[in-house]
Amino acid sequence: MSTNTLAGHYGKTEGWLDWYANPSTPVFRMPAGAVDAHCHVFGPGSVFPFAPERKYTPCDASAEQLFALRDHLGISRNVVVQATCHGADNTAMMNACVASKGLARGIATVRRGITDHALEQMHALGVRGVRFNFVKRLVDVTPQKELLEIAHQIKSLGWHVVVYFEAADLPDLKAFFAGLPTPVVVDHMGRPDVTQPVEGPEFSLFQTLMEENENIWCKVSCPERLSVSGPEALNGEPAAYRDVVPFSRQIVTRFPDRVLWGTDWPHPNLTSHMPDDGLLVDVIPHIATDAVLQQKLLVDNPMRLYWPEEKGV
Ligand code: 0GY
Repeated sequence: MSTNTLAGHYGKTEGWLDWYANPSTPVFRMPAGAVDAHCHVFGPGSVFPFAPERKYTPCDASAEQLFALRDHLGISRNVVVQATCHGADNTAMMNACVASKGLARGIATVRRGITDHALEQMHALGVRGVRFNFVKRLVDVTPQKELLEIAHQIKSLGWHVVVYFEAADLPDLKAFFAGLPTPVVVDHMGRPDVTQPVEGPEFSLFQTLMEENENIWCKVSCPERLSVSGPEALNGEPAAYRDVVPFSRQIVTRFPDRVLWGTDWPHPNLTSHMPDDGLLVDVIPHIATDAVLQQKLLVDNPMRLYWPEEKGV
């Protein structure tokens, strides 16, 4: 168990690790205007209570702590994704968007029947999409018919859908994803089994989905969650989480205009090791191997999706 005295504990789930209190300063220098396109806030539970239907209780991780990490890592902006522990109460996430003074956008969880007016209010606070979560250990299943209704409703706001699923479930879900009427952003490359080959049937199916659907984007995030080899570099090459790197690099190289990167701070549900966020940044040059790819991954792509009103992106 880690001993992060900065993280509050509000009935935290047994075995959970706290986020890393003193991340290293990355060697890799972020391009100006870089976006962390996948991170969360948790509570604080005493201010923003966790949802009754949650499957875990996290440690606290506030907006201010997120912004301190952003500044430390040389990041300019955040996309705060609603975590399942807050259910469909998006208050903590929207509070972070407002507190950022325009430097954070949000991805919400909404239920069927939400009014257009409520969605417009969320838009005004910085929300730009909804998340559909298919990971069974995290959520109870929502019927696809309901999700499709929501997708059609949010389309008029120019929002997109973020999907989180595990690779084994892709054969059942791919037709649904292909039929969504908005851009679709896949969390963590669809959680591939990285002990399988990059060119094997499982990851090939995911690449085919992206190839056939130009509205599908991918976050090349979460090596710490997917890795079996772990954070230790092998003779310095190719850095930490080396078993995940070929998967991420393949997607960045093949679909350079539809990839996003994020820290996943504060890293929910990790029990074996907690990543040093500085080390996660130092993985970037191994997956986006030149300045052109890095600019697209970290700046141009997320700006196009989340801040399209800013000219020149
Ligand atoms: C992640 C991962 C997880 C959890 C959530 O919303 C959530 O609770 O996203 C997970 O446990 O895999 O990417 O943030």
